[in-house]
Amino acid sequence: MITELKTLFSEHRRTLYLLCQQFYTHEDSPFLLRSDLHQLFDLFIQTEQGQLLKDSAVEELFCSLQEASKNEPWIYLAARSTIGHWNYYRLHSEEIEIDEIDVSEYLEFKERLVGYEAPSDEYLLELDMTPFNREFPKLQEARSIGRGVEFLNRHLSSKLFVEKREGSRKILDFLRVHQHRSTQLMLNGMIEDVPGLQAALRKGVKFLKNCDEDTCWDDVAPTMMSYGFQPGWGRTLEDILEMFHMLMDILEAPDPQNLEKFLGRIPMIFSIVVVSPHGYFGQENVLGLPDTGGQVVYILDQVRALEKEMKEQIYRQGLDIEPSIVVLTRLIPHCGDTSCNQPEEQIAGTSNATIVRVPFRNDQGEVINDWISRFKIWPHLERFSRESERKLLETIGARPDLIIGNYSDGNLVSFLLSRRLRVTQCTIAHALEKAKYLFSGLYWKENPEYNFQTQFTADLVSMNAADFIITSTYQEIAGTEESLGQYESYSSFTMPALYRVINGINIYDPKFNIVSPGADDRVYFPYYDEENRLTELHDELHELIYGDHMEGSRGLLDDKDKPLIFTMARLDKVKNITGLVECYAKSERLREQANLLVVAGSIHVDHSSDAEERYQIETMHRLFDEYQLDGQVRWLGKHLQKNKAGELYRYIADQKGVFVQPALFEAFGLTVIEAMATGLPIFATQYGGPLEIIVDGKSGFHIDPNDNEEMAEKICTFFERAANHPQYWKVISDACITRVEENYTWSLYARRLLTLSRVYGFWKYVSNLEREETRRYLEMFHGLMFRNLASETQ
Ligand code: UDP
Ligand code: LCN
Repeated sequence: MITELKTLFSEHRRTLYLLCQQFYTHEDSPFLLRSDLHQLFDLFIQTEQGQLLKDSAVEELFCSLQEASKNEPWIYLAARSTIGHWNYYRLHSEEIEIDEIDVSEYLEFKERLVGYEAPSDEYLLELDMTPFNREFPKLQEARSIGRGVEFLNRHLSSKLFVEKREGSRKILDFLRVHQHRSTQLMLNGMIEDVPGLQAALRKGVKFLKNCDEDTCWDDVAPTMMSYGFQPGWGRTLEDILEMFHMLMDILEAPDPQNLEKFLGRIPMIFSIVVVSPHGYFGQENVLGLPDTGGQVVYILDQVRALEKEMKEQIYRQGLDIEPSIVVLTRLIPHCGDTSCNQPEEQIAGTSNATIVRVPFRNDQGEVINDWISRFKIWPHLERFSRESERKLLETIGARPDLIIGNYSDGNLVSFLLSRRLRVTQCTIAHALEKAKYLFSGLYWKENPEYNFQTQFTADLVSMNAADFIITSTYQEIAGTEESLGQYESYSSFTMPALYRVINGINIYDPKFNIVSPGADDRVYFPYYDEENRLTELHDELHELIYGDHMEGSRGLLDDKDKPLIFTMARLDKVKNITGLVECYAKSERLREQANLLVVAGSIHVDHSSDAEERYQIETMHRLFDEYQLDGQVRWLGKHLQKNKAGELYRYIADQKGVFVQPALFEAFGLTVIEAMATGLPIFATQYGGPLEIIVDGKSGFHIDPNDNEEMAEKICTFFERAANHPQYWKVISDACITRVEENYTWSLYARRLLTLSRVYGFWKYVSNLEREETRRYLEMFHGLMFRNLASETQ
């Protein structure tokens, strides 16, 4: 590409001179974003001079540009030719020359533009994970991203096949290591080598084939143990035989599917720790509090699903072991009417899952009483992880088999814990803050209250240390053809005067796996499922929507016959609820067709301690006043308990309403799948998870939260079509329900997550997935960089 570009630059000097000049018409910022660059080129290509560049390498280059930085006469370009592949160029707008440069030079230029010029004798740290991954298998195709475990299975089983003797030996060793407490599982000392294992399997099969169909492990245990087998192969005759056959096939010739299935049945996971320190983590009255949102819902549902799945699997394996799960969070003594000051709390709907809360302490060792924002939590995590470790070992009675971190702080703690306990580490981000704020790395110094430098450092450490990473969507990893993914944004960036990231994460790494969450089907089920409906709530819901003396609400709907546009979210800036209200306020047509129901935040500014939320509350009141919305918009400034929320979605579906999720960016969006599961036609942001959740025009609609007119137009068109063709509402509604049932359920999630942990555990054991070198390097980065930053938290 660069050769072609160089030729064009020398052949069309005048044209390219004019093109370069276009960059300087953007006066206000030294940086141009993708949309600016596309607009700039689109205009230019329409000119007579511009025509010369049609279908040329320059056009191709401009199509792939993500960002440009300029300081006359220099223009620096960052191009993303396909997902995850970046090239950097430098243009001299006087000499009309182009050169390809490396990422380090590109970042250095950006640093200078924001006023940081590294003195030539000063050393600036560069973080580059490339050398560690050189030997490591990587995906090749963008479409395979997020299916790491399939790839690993294929890649590594073919390796096992090539080194057949060695491979079989490793499988044998692996089968020997399984224990629960002091009970040996799978194999005992009778089997000494691979031929011995094969012989035992043959003997086992022969014996079992002569048994009655309803024979179970206990009946044959003495014989099996005398052949060398321990419990764990299965409860029923059929399952034990199937496991034996699978292993015989694998030892003969490993194939990926068989191997995944076989590993999926091995008893390896009896206890799990889930870490989520920052928010108010509880089961009642916590949602809607600052820093506490979907993550809590996700974890509670996840834990229930995991326990259920673990129980079923352990039973099927023929074992009588009660699995345990601990959700580790922070104990907050001053916690209002929540239970976050209780050291332990059993999780409802489970038999052995507990929330364990450990307090933060100050330097004097005294317990810290108040909630601390997730942006300021950093200095407390190390001590928290040490104190938690003791508590966890006490609660579980042994080392856990898997540690799952949530969000930047939880992932850092899980890195520290897994490192010390030598346990498989799984990372879940939910929402990486980096992508939410434009140039958050570049301007880290200008935004001290966010402490981005500390958060991004924690992210880099934990995502690289993780054995595997779970994401809810593809985009979370790799974005789309047009926009970069949240994880991808960690591949290279700079924090001027602190350090430069040359290669922070590789999105083609097989550690990435998409495992989407679900909606709790006991709560979010279709509106037509009359038998399970909570009809006793209907009077109360009616009051909430239409009642005239409802404390904590604003607006009283004049026309009760109109359908409702419903929205519900935390009152954060990024949720853009005020944007939706403004869109509604400005559209006469929409106001004519439907009422708007908003469940968000509080209507009283003085009830909120969060600056962003206070601003949103004020904006909301201003919109009500300015556009006289009181007769058409109902704002409930309260948090709805989840069964009530579930029935409310259905109540609105009964009246042929819709749900709108207008966020400026949404990492996944649980409300989106909840609304869909109940059958509410959905309109949700095209930025983030909903782009994948919804098939536009079929199971809902994508909206652009930055374009009020288009958003109003889409919703109006829907209501008009639904009014003219009564079946239309139902067609979309049915498609929403099916989409969730087929793709977003917690049982699919739990099965997948447990399989992943086993498969990664296996490969870690038999191959060099341990990444010891990376781990040591990250420990140093943590020790020398993170700890200092954490201690300087503002
Ligand atoms: N939620 C709720 N009642 C409310 C507001 C929110 O139960 O009054 C729940 C909502 O049903 C969803 C979660 O809080 O399960 C919000 O998750 P989402 O992923 O939509 O957004 P987040 O808050 O995590 O950014
Ligand atoms: C956090 C978010 O911001 C949401 O997009 C997710 O749905 C939620 O966590 C659960 O993962």
